[in-house]
Amino acid sequence: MCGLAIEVDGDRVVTIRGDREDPFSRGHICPKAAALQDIHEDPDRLRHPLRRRPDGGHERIGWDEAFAEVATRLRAIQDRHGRNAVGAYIGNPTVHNYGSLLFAVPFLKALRTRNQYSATSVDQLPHHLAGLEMFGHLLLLPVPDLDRTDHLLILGANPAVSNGSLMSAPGVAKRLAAIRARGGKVVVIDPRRTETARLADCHHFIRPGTDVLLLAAMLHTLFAERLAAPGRLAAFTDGLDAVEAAVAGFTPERVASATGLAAEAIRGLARELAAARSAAVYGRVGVSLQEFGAASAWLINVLNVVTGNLDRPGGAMFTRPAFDVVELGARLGQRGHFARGRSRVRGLPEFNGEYPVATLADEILTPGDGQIRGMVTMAGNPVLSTPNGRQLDAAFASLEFMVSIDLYLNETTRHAHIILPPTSALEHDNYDVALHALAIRNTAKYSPQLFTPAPDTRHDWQILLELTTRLEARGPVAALLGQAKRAVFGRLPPHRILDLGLRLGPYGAKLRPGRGGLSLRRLRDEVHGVDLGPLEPCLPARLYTEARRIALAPALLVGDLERVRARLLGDAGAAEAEAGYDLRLIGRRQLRSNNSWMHNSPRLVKGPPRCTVLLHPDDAARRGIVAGQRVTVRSRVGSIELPVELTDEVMPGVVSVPHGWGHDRPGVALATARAHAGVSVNDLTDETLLDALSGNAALNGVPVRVEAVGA
Ligand SMILES: Nc1nc2c(c(=O)[nH]1)N[C@H]1C(S)=C(S)[C@@H](COP(=O)(O)OP(=O)(O)OC[C@H]3O[C@@H](n4cnc5c(=O)[nH]c(N)nc54)[C@H](O)[C@@H]3O)O[C@H]1N2
Ligand SMILES: Nc1nc2c(c(=O)[nH]1)N[C@H]1C(S)=C(S)[C@@H](COP(=O)(O)OP(=O)(O)OC[C@H]3O[C@@H](n4cnc5c(=O)[nH]c(N)nc54)[C@H](O)[C@@H]3O)O[C@H]1N2
Ligand SMILES: [Mo]
Repeated sequence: MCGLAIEVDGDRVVTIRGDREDPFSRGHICPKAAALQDIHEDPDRLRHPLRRRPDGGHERIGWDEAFAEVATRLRAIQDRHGRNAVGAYIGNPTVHNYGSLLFAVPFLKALRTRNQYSATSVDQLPHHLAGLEMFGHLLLLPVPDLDRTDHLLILGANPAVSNGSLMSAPGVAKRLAAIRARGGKVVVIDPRRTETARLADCHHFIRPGTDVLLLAAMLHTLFAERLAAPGRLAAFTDGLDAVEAAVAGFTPERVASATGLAAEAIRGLARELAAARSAAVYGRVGVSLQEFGAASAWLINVLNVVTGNLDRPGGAMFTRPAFDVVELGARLGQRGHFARGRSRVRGLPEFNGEYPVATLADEILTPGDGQIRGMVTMAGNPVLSTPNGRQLDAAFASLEFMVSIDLYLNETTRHAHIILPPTSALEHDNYDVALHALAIRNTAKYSPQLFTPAPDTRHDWQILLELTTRLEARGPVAALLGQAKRAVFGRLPPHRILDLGLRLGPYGAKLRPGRGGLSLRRLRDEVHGVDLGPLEPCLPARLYTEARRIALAPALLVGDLERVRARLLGDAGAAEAEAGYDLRLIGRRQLRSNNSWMHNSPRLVKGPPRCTVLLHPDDAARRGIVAGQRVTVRSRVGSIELPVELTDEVMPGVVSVPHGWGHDRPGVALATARAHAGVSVNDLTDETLLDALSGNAALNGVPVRVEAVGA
């Protein structure tokens, strides 16, 4: 979403810089954006469809042949074994590519399978569930009003590196500095003293997976000290008393040792939150990718309500995007749903039409009715990004047929019988339909296509449209209908849909020409983007619950506190230590990296190896480990070997390993990444460790042990 000024010479990129005139990013740029050039020019980037040969290598084939084979083989599997025998996994970059996002919906429908999976269940699913339960819509996610807040409490997020997530905010470091410059305060709760923590006034370590206790104890303090003051929210909020009762047992003293925070520190956090003129509590993957993700996301929202900070300037607010996916979704009856079904093998809950990816391997490997025998992956690398990646690696290898829509032949797509590569980001237009909707300011920006696509290439949306029509063409009538549909949607490409969405949106020109208001034409003219102003209060009107009231104490989430009590305030921890896994593993995002797929960019991987494990010096001394040594990290599901860095920036008892590395597997065609391979932390993460309520993977807080290699 950062505005980019790209200087070109013919069909070559000369420089990529931040666009100073962009009203949102104001010149900010991160290393990933500069690396768009490397990706565009990457000789390893696929430009033509590939088919796997029996010897495991891949050969180039034509588009028509590739489409025909995909449709025939997927359909054959479904004819023989039923429609659920084909599974689909949609990865993270789909969210950043509006053509894919818009055309993935009809494609998944045409697949007619309930076996749908995505990166959502290794990411933000708990936040969606909290939004759905409390505000009636999975996309109603409160965003800190970063530029006006007087007090920001961050749990389990590192926006100085990530740029803010479910809080689109280019140049976070400056914005955090501005909070402090205007007399406000920034507090970070994280098992690691992160890049963000270093920019904050105050940082507290917390034991991984225990945020829910801290949040409950903070609420307990607010109620006990009569500091609860929801203000105008009280008029349309249900369940305040129920929340007070639910947190009654969670005194600061009771949770202190489990969380690692002193009781007085917890009270202090609650008091300063209540005293701040305005405040926002914010949590991201550190709280969602753990055992109590949904309960934590819920209590974060509750804290914002109980302190009167939800939906007020400087608090946690709702974005009003120009292409309003929230409202459009609701009009199409898509507010989200939960637990309408259970997965076949492990009985895990469905969320909004998908199952937790932590059980995808089970569904492929476990025989029986409904077993997955064919897969589609799109813009995803689940072999490196989901728990127990080695198991999924083996599962993919066992499939009858797999197709991947992807730019690269990587750890996941090496298993595909057919790979369909889309155009590069510089060859298609873009508008961030998803992340404009979760931004700290209302803005809109359209980026036109920079380069004409290379000959005989396809955009993601064109690949999806072609597959959709071919899959739907069962029988002559359906084939005719399919052709008609292709004719219509071929003429309704993404930018036409975008134009409609902008016109019908809250700032829209509607359908009459020549009036003020937003349309695609207007956005094309405003090359730097359009500023639509700060976030504005919108409740209760924007609520989608039955009675347009906030549900502060949904039974589902209140009920989960029983599990919290049993698991965190009992003595389960002791049992783990006995089993020999005495440390807790957490993740670590890196500025010059983006999940698993940008390590083929030379400028992003240069410098010393970054795939290292951080270990506290006391923990190292106890194990006879010295700095720079190679160590083995072991969990229930596997082990990895990597260099150790000793640092007191991690809490004692905690180790940190970044994800997305491990590029040295056979068949991977990523020359630069292979030379900086690293190892995959998801060879350690455990597919049985979940937020049992939501089904989201608990990739943080995994019990591990560490020893010197050869010890
Ligand atoms: N440069 C870069 N930017 C990125 C990405 C990238 O890979 N690289 N990825 C993008 C994506 S897909 C996403 S979803 C976002 C994520 O955005 P963030 O959530 O901001 O990303 P992380 O850096 O993973 O921050 C998670 C933090 O949680 C902490 N943590 C771990 N376990 C716990 C816990 O139990 N409790 C608490 N309180 N903290 C815990 C970790 O130490 C870490 O600092 O970033 C996006 N931006
Ligand atoms: N241990 C641990 N694991 C994690 C996390 C963590 O914090 N710790 N974070 C999790 C999070 S937040 C996320 S979002 C997931 C990400 O999980 P995934 O989405 O499965 O993985 P990515 O690494 O984002 O892989 C993206 C894939 O899309 C391809 N690609 C890139 N751009 C495009 C495009 O425009 N079109 C197409 N068709 N393909 C494209 C890339 O080549 C790559 O194969 O990982 C999760 N895994
Ligand atoms: Mo993510």
